[in-house]
Amino acid sequence: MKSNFLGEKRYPVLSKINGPADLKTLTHDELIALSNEIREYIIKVVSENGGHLAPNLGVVELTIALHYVLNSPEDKIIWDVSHQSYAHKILTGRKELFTTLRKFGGISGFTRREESEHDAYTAGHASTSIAYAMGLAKARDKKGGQETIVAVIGDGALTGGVSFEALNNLGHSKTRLIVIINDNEMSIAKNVGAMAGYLTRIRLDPAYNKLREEAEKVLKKIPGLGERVCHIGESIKESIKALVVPGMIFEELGLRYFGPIDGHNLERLIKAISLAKEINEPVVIHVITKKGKGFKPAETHPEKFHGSSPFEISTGEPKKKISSKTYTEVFGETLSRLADYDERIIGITAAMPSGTGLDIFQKSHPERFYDVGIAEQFAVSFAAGLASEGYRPVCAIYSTFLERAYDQVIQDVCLQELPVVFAIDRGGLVGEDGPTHHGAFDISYLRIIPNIIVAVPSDEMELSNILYSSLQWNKPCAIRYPRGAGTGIPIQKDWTYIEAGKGRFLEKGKDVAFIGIGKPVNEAIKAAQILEKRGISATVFDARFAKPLDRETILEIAKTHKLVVTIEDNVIAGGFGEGIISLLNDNSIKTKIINLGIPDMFVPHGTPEELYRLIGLDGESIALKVMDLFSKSEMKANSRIEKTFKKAITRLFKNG
Ligand SMILES: Cc1ncc(C[n+]2csc(CCOP(=O)(O)OP(=O)(O)O)c2C)c(N)n1
Repeated sequence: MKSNFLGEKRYPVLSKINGPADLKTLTHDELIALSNEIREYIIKVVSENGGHLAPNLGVVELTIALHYVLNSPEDKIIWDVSHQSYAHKILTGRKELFTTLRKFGGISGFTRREESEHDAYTAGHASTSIAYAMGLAKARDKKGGQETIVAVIGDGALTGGVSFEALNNLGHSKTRLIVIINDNEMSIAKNVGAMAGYLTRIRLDPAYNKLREEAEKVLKKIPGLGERVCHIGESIKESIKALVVPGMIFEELGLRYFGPIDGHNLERLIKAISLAKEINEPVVIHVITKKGKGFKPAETHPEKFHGSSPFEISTGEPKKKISSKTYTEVFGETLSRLADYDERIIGITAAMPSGTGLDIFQKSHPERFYDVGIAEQFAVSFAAGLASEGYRPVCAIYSTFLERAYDQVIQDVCLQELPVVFAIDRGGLVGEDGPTHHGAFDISYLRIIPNIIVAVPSDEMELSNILYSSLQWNKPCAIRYPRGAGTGIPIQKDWTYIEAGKGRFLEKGKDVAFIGIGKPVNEAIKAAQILEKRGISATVFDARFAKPLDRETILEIAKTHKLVVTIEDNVIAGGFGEGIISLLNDNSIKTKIINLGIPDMFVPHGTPEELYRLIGLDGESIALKVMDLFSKSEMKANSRIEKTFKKAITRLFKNG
C-alpha cells in the first residue's frame, strides 16, 4: 500500500527512527522533539483514517520511555486493549505503514502478532494484559530467560475482573513483571468504581511516595532499632507504612508500588522503568497521563475522541456527518421514552454509555442508570438479581464484549428464565476495528440457549418496536443490531407490538426465497431487484427472530420455492441458517437450501462495505450466487432431458 509519510522536513527526528534501537542515541531534547513529532503524525493520520486518538496522544512519552529503556522485541510490552499502541507501531518499524492504519489491507488499529515481531499480543478486549504478560513471564522463568516483560494497563481496564484475578496471582507468585498503570481518570467515559477512587486518592497526595521513602529512612536510622526492624522486618515496616500510605492495596497484594509519576515527564519515566527493570519481583508503576494530550479538542472532549471518525484538524469536527439516525441513537431514545412509562426499567452499561446510546437514558433517568465499569460479567449477574426482584434491566453491551459474560447469560439469566433484555449493539461486521470487535458469533452462541428470545431487527424502527415488545414478553431476550446508520426509515412515535417469533414478508416471488435476519436483509432486497431484471423472481422474508423461528411460514416458503437462501451477518457455523436447515430436515422438506453469512475465518478490518464484498454478503454477490445456482440447475435439467431423450431414441431403434 502506498505511503504518504511526509519525511525529513516535517519530522526531522522521527524520519531517523527505523526501530527502537535508534532511540537510544537520542539526546533528551531530541526525545522531547520526537514526542511532539509523533503526536503531530498521529493527529494527521487519525484525522484522515479515524481511530483511537485520545488514548494514543496520552501515552506518547510513556511509549518512548519504554522503548528507550527496553530492547524490543526480546523485551516485551503488552498493551491492554492495545488501542493505545500507535506510537509503539510508529517506533517499531511501521512509521510509513502507519498511513494505512485501519484501512482494508493496511495495518491494524490494535497490536497483532502477525503484523510485527514487536507485537507480542493480539488484543482488543480489555483487562487481559497482566494475565497474558504473567504467562510470558512464567514461560521466561521456566526457560531461564532474562527478558523484561511489561504490561501497560489503563485505569479503565483495571476495573475489569480479570485484571484483579491477575494481580492476585502475580502478588502471590512473585513473578518478575512490570505493570504500568496508565491513569488518566478516564475509561471511555469518566472512570467509575472504588479502584478509580483509590487511584485518585493516591494521585491527589503527591507527598505519598516521598513520605514512604522518608518513613523507611527514618526507621532504618533509629539506633539499634533500624536493623532489628529490617530483621523483624516487614511487619513493623509495613505497619508504619500503613500509617503514611493511603490504602497500600498494591503492596498488600505483594507488588512493589512506584508512583504516582508524571507520565509526560520523559526523564522521570525513564528513571522509573530503568529502576523497575532491576527489581526481581513484580512492580507496579503508577503513571498519570492526560488523555488527548497535545490536541485541544481531544483534551477537552476525551470521550468523543476516544475513538473518532475522520475529523478536521482545525476544528475537531467530523469530516462526514451521518445522514440517518444510528441504531445506537434509536435504541437510547426508545429506551428513554419507554422508561417514562415503565418504572421497572433500569439501564446498565459496562463502561460504554455513549457507545451504546445509554447516555441518552442516563440524562433522562439518572437514578435508574448504572455504569459498572469494564465488568460485563458483573453487569449480567447484577441485571439478573434486579430482574428477580421485578425490575426490567436492559443490559446494553456490544456483541463482542458480551462474549465475556456468556456464563452469566446462561447460568444467571436463562436458567432462571429472568426477564433481562440484552441490547446487543455492534452485531455483525463492525468495520475498521476488525476481528477483535466484529460481532460475528452472537446469533450462534445465543440461539442454542434454552428460554431466550433472540431478535435481530433489520431496520431502526423494527429495533424500536422490538424493544417495546420485549418488555411484554417476560422472558430473557436478546435484541441484536448493527453499528452505524440505520436505513433512514421514518421513526413512528407510536409503537407496534411484535409477537416473538413472527417474521414479515418484504417481497413476494416464486423462484428463490431469501430468508434473512438483521442488516443483510437489506442486501437481499438489492439482490432481489437485480434478479428480477434477469427473470428470476425472489421472495424476501425478514425472519426477525433467530429464536423462536417463524416455523410455519418458513416451512411454507420452502415448499413453494425452488431455492432457499438464508442470510445473516453472523458465522454460518451454528447460525440462523443452520437453524433453518434443521427445521427443513426435521420436516422432510427437500428444497435446495444454501446458507450465506460469515465463513469460518476471522474477518479482517476494512469498511463494512469492503468486508461485505469480501465474504459475498452484498446484494450484487448474493444475486450472482443465485444466478450461478440457477444456471447450474438449468444445465442439470437440460442434461437430464438430453439423457431421457437419448434413452428413448435407443429404445425406439432396438424395438424397431
Ligand atoms: C471487555 C471489553 N469491554 C469493553 C471494551 C471497550 N473499551 C475499549 S477501551 C475502553 C476504555 C479503556 O480505558 P483505559 O484502560 O483507562 O484506557 P484509556 O483509553 O483511558 O487509555 C473500553 C471500555 C473493551 N475493549 N473490552
